[in-house]
Amino acid sequence: MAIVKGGLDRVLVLEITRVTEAAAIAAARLRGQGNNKGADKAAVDAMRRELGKLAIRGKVVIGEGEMDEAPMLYIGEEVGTGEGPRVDIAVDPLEGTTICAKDMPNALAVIAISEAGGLLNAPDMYMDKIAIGPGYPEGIIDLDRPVQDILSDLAKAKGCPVREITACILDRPRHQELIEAVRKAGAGIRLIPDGDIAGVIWTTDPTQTGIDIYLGSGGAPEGVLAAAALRCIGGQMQGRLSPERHDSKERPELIARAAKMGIPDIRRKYSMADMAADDVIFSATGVTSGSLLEGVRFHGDFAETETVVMRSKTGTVRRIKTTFRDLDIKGWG
Ligand code: VTB
Repeated sequence: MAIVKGGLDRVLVLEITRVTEAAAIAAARLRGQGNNKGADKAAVDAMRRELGKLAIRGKVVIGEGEMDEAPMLYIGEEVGTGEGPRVDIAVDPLEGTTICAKDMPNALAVIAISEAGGLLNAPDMYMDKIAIGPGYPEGIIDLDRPVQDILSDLAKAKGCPVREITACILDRPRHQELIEAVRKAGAGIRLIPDGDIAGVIWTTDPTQTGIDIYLGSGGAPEGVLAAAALRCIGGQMQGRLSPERHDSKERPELIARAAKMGIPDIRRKYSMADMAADDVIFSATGVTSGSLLEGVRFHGDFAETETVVMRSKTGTVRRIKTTFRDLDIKGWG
């Protein structure tokens, strides 16, 4: 196997596309069925099966939950054949379970792999996030800066009025103040029902996606996966855990959970590099079609997928369209 000195095995870049392809196909079989849990489970099963075939000693650092709450791909689970490099793995087998269940745009199967220790072990709680694409001066985004100032600097740097800036925000009541502030500043907002990994990635290609900046709080695991993607394409991102957004659980419990996962200071602001260190590879396959990727298309005895796979070390971004004619042989039928 071709090993790049001091980095991840290059072959892994292609191998992990199979992992997200399998998860996407399994989930897409159940798209539009109103069955969030079923689609998620199908994606998890498929992803785990394919991960088991990789020549890695992988440890899940971002997964389906803690060992006692998730039977598969739980945090700390060892995956792979047990031979090969030690790597950390972050997975979201079905990002956007509800959008898949409703057959709405932008459900994805997602994975990131880094050298051991390269990904932030983020607990399952909210994270405040802010992200922009490449080409902007450092320092525009900061979770502690007023959003009006950020939008005005962003517009200046882009060479356009603020009204031509579009922010992407999860459509949640907790974002009401943020939404008002962005609109007051004159920018437009694309409200999304779920799927903030795609939301962050959109910022890297505003000409195509119409999104300049991602703002708001979403899942911390999704934050790390988004940071891994941005690390590959370029851009800036900050994240900060936000235990107080959860009102269903006691705050001290969440803070204790974070401490257990190696995060002593819950208020720490993480940069993109803090969340995903070099060398990291990221793969996402579309489950339902959206602005990032086409979803899985079934045509009787064959299926087609679209995947974006990228690597931070080289900045390579590959888009892979795959036709599967052997779904039954693979056990993906
Ligand atoms: C986001 C989004 C996910 O969770 O992280 C969001 O990317 C945050 O949680 O697709 P809330 O739904 O509680 O706001 C998802 O929507 C998955 O549920």
